[in-house]
Amino acid sequence: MRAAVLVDSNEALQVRDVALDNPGPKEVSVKMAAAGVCHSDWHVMQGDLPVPLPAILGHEGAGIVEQVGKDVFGIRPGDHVVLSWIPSCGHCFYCLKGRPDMCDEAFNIQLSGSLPGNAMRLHWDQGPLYHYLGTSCFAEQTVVPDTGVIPIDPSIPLNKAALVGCAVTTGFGAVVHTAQVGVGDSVSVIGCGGVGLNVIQAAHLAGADPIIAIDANGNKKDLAKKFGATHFVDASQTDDLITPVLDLTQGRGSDFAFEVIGRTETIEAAYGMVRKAGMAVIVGVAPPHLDVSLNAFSFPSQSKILTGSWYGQSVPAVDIPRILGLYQRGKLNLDDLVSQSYALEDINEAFRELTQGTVARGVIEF
Ligand code: CND
Ligand code: ZN
Repeated sequence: MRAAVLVDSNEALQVRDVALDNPGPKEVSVKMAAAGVCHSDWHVMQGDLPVPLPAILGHEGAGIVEQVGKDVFGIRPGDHVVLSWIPSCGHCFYCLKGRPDMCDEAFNIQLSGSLPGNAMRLHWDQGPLYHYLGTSCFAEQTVVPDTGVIPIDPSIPLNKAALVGCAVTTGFGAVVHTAQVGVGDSVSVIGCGGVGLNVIQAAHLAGADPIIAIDANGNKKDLAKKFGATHFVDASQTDDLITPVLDLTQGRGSDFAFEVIGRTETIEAAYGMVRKAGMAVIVGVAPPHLDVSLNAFSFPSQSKILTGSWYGQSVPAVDIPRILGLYQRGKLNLDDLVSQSYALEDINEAFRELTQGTVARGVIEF
């Protein structure tokens, strides 16, 4: 089968022939239909997120089940599925605490580049070939843990469903689970890419107002407004992102701010633009060696909540069908998210357009 391999950081992806084993007892093989192009993969390609290489990237995908292992129940060949990049184990401390987003086993497979139990199902002629986030869906086929496939209604187009594998669930969950935004709350969102647009549309669905979208690419203004932003700040025109938010919130700052880029300056700005006792939610993934600088006195005196959100703090088996139901009933917009489709062979072009900020979300279609 063909797959996009990252051999080393700061290199282009190589579309190559690779081999795939049959699924193990608790694994599922999936014929991929579509895979979204997320900035997290670009961070890996830039060397900003250390994962074992060479690997097949891609963590936002949907497809059709081909084979299931002998101990898999409830999933059958032919099922349409969305992949989850946190295949939570169900029995670690965090899963039992109701926080599968923090699952220890899922973190371990992310670090080891394997499937649970150190299983390696990918092979090529150049030595080891690692899995990525338990998904590796920039490939015609993949093998994933059974906990990482979520069956969906087969009438939903798989190129739309694929985006619910990361961008939509991450943005939606940051608003609905982590922040719990309410009607009339003011929200600012720094970064209007595939994930940030979903923060905006979930905030809109939750009844937030105003919704202040901020992006350094002025082209994102129309998109942000289409997804529910009430105001847009062009960050290429100012270094001061805080004053425009104060101006739109009676001088207080917004109730919630979401950072959806992964830069230290914008993380500091998100904290700064939130009102006293408001909440800043960091969704963007910064390189692990970076630190932010925040005023120490402000912690007690302003009592802001600063937190992160990983995969939208979601329970994928619950939230992915929930989000797709909202799509089917016309409440969430997935159609305008898929702004560009590419063949697997053109995947480096898809990443180039991601970094230029010209797309809402690019999707590889197989
Ligand atoms: P994408 O590249 O689509 O969007 C980023 C947006 O930020 C673009 O619109 C840029 O124009 C804008 N931008 C970049 N720099 C600046 C700046 N200095 N000031 C203002 N705007 C700027 O990225 P994405 O939406 O795919 O991903 C966004 C981040 O979210 C990225 O760090 C990714 O790794 C992370 C993420 C997090 C999670 C999670 O679970 N927390 C899941 N998936 C992705
Ligand atoms: Zn992602």
